[in-house]
Amino acid sequence: MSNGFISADHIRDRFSKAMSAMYQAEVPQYGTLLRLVREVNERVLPESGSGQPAAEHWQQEVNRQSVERHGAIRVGTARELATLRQLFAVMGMSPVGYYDLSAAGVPVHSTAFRPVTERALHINPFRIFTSLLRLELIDDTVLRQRAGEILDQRDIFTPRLRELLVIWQQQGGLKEEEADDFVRQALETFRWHRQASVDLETYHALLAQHRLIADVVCFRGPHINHLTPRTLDIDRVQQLMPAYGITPKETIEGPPARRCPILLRQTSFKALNEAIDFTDRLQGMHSARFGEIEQRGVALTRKGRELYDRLLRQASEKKFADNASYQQHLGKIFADFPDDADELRRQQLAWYRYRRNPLVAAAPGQDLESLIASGAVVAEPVIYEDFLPVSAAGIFQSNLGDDRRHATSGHASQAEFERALGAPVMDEFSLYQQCQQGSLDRLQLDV
Ligand code: OOG
Ligand code: NI
Repeated sequence: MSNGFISADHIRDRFSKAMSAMYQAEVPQYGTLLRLVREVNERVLPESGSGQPAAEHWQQEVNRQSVERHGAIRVGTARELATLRQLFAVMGMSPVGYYDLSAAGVPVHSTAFRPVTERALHINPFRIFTSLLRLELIDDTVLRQRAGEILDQRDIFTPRLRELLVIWQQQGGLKEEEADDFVRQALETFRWHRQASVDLETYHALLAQHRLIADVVCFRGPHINHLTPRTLDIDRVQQLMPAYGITPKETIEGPPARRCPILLRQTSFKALNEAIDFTDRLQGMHSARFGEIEQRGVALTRKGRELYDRLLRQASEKKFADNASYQQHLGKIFADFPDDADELRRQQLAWYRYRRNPLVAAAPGQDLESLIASGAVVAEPVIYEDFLPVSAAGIFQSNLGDDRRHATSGHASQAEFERALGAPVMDEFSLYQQCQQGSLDRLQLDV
């Protein structure tokens, strides 16, 4: 760039790579998961002929497909969340969507910091699912106050990171060395701390309220709790995990496998039990960190989403312990969700991006449907870039040891979350609609 600033997209790209390297070093089992994902993706991606350059290109494509698409953190206070918003803004990541997890017994509400333009998503779609602890859902008042005090004492950002945020605001960007420094400093916020910031007794008291409360309150920072590469065949990876010495969660979250994939399918491996040193020199264990995989499909309109939510609710009326029978059950119920791109489009259940095909002539006055039928216009699915609250709750729960003892029945409070964040969250449906509408507007000019 002519002003000497590194683009936000490139800072995000560097950051996601640095985060991946750190997490692989911290959690070796996550490195194993990455290897498994790459092996499965290799088998799914068709080999592109023979010859050296083609093989090399294919390998690059496998690598590109297998990188992390998201990670997740949990923070304790409004102040922490508000500064994170600035930190992510440096990397072109804006808060999109509001997720209320309290309905599922997890005392947090969340957003996803992610790139929002098509161009930025194409460069690197890395997102961070960010949850804010809702201390008001701790029913023991003494413990609630104690948790608040502990959180007020910590600073999860390095002094240099705070300086860099000021520099970024004043200059309107970061130069090469500042950007590198920023990535290094930002990484510190998400690092694992083997030393807890409380004694063992406090840890147990908080744990007894909810495992998640202990995870947020007892450490010096919001350690990254998982990263999530993209897989091209989630069913296969789920099946192969045990052979690689990894214990998967029982079921894959989200919709079933389909000809036209919709939304997001996810699964994870169970959080590791890790040794922790407490301030009173006692040792204990804590489990927080895991690995996850995801496979994404087309984004749904509000109408499509309502149908998805209804079918998922219907499917959840029956409980299954093993993935194969759950997926079979899900498949039967989702028979009511059209699985044909033309149907999804015509019934306005999903979003599409329309593109002129230069190889087929368009007759004047043709309408969109006949342009598509003749092949003069191509409709490509707009990929879902967000998260699903029921799936997220399933991922949380499988990694909290299915701790439902203190299932809270809080209420969604987007306004409260936005007050803590210091800004409104963007509406994901509007973003998808803009993407589709933008492609239709450009089409008018091309036809
Ligand atoms: C976040 C769980 C949600 C997802 O992919 O839905 C999530 C957490 O455990 O902190 O990452
Ligand atoms: Ni996740």
